[in-house]
Amino acid sequence: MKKFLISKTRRLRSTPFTSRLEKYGVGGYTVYNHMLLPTFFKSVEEEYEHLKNHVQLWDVTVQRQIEVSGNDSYKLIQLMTCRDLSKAKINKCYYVPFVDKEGNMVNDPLILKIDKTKWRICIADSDVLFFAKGIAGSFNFDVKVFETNIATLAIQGPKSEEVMKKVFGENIKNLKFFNFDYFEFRGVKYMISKSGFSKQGGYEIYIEDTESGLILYDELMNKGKELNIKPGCPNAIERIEGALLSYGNDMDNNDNPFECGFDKYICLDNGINYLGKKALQDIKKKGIEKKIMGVKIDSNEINLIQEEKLLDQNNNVIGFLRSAAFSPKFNKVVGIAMIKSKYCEDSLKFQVNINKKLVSGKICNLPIL
Ligand code: THG
Repeated sequence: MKKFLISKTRRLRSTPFTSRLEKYGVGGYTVYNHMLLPTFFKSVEEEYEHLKNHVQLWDVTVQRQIEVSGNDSYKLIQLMTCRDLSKAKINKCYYVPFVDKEGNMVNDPLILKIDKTKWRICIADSDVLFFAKGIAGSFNFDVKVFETNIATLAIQGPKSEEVMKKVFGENIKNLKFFNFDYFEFRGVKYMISKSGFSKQGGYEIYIEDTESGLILYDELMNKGKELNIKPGCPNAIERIEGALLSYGNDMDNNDNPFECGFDKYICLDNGINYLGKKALQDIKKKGIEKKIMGVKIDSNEINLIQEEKLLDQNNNVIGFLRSAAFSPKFNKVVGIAMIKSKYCEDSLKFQVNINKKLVSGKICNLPIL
């Protein structure tokens, strides 16, 4: 496949850390929320092993934060999601499916409740700002909705706590999964959550001031040296095995949260009100026709740039492969696929076209263990 240069312009946004990524030899970018997201430095496989054994510093500024504040902020947030946030607590993070009136996925952000009338939505790759503004405007809500200038660094990997302790002090140990709190470095207060787009454990640091952010970046790299810290980025292999879904890849506005396996985040019964509630109640009654599953494929390479059909022995389409990467752990390609319900069965065999060759694979449960 021919490779092209991405031409950078104002529209394709850089981050405060782009200069650092380039200094450390970023090897490839993708575009996420109209912004540059590194995909690898040396190789995805090398970085997969390193992430599982050591610690990495990621620039995930592409997880843009939409701030919603004002008296109607809860109403607006709740209208966008099927997860019950009526009892959401300040200083906690919530992973929530955003759904439209048809009950289809709009985004799957992490939401941080900052205080009683202030929330931040850390969005996946779709334009939530306009969805939120559209709803706020049509309901005449008393809210302010805007995209902040916050940049985000993630420290991920089994040694992340050790690095964080060196920079922010022992107290970081008290932070629990999906909570956030405020920690100081060189006179600057940072909001830090125990979260991140890997299953290896870690933190996310929300940075409001670029200049101090760069000093913090360098300090994390320096203090992390003896723990073998390296620059990294969300790792395709690790996140597929761990079943961390990617909006736009694994699911999009043609899929509903039941099909994505988000059942535990779907509230159909109590008093909360959201746009897609009626649609999701109907879908629940009727049942779903497809569902996200894992796959393993007998190949040592893949470069998936569009959905690929999965076929049974009789050439029936049983589903579509949506993300895939070669896994050193399984010595096969692992992937995430949307499978027609009647074929959603662990170990079911299929064939798929890779580089114009039919290769065999098997469906498996998520996470891929
Ligand atoms: N961190 C922050 N914002 C984000 C992401 C992130 N926004 C975009 C994107 N990633 C959203 N997608 C996810 C997907 C999974 C998780 C977080 C964000 C996640 N899931 C946990 C899991 O599946 O194990 C926990 C889910 C739960 O307990 O509710 O962490 O990475 N700031």
